[in-house]
Amino acid sequence: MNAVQLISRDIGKAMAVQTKVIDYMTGFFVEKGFKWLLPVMLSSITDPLWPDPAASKMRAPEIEAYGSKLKLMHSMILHKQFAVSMGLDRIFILSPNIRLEERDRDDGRHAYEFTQLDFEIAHASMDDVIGLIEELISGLFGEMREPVGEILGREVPRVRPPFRRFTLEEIKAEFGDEDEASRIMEEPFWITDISREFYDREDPEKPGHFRNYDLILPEGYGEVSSGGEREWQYDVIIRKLRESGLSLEAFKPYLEVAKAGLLKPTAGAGIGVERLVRYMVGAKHIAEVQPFPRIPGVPAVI
Ligand code: ASN
Repeated sequence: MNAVQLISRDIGKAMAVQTKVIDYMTGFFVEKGFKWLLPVMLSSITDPLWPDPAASKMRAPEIEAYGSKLKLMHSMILHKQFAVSMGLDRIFILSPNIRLEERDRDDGRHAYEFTQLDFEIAHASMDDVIGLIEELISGLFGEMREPVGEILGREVPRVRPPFRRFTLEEIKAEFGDEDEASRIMEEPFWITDISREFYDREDPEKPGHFRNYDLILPEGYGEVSSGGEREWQYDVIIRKLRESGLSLEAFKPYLEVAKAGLLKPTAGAGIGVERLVRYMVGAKHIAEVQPFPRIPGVPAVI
């Protein structure tokens, strides 16, 4: 595809749907008293995105700015924890993320530049966040039924909380893997207890199990949201960083804040905006809902 072909694509309907999705979601969080932060795009530290069964290994590109080496953000997870430490108890951000993945397969769901609606809540539990996302998604689906029907002739299902929950072990036993479960299930569902990045909280009563959760869309659309309760205790963070094989040096300011006892117990999640819009409009590929597609393995046109 060249620049003229890119500009000539019809993405008006997808953008009309996206406008309603973002309007609804931001309104939902503002209404509930969350503070709306602006995104951080460069920082000396970012989400390692490792280890994670869903990720390919990647390194955040760095730029030099005024004597600091700053990375392009993988996600704002660590900054969400910092923001709560600053006394902001409920926050959200429309956060642009850059993830230069090496993918051997284009599944239509991954973009290397995308936006997530990322939120974090002080002293919240896994059940609090799951309940909040279920309220948001069921409300959004209800709200979008009419406009999506009118604009695209597509039926958005009615969904009612609570959504089904499976541990990752149960998904493997029942469906083989997450993608197959997404193809078979007819409603959104949760996958919990996933061994991944150090910041997701290990269950203190069940070591080796994790108090985290992903929301999976039906019809094969796959993961749309990911989150967890967080670690906040310095010793536990150090142990988990070491177990992950990550350099402590790469998280220096984070460890300083943790050591000073300033991290709080929090829980939160991020919701992939383009993935949600892709599902709403029924697009085969995420590139169809990106005016300027950023697909791993594919050169960007503009
Ligand atoms: N936003 C996610 C979370 O809150 C982190 C991520 O995007 N990797 O857990």
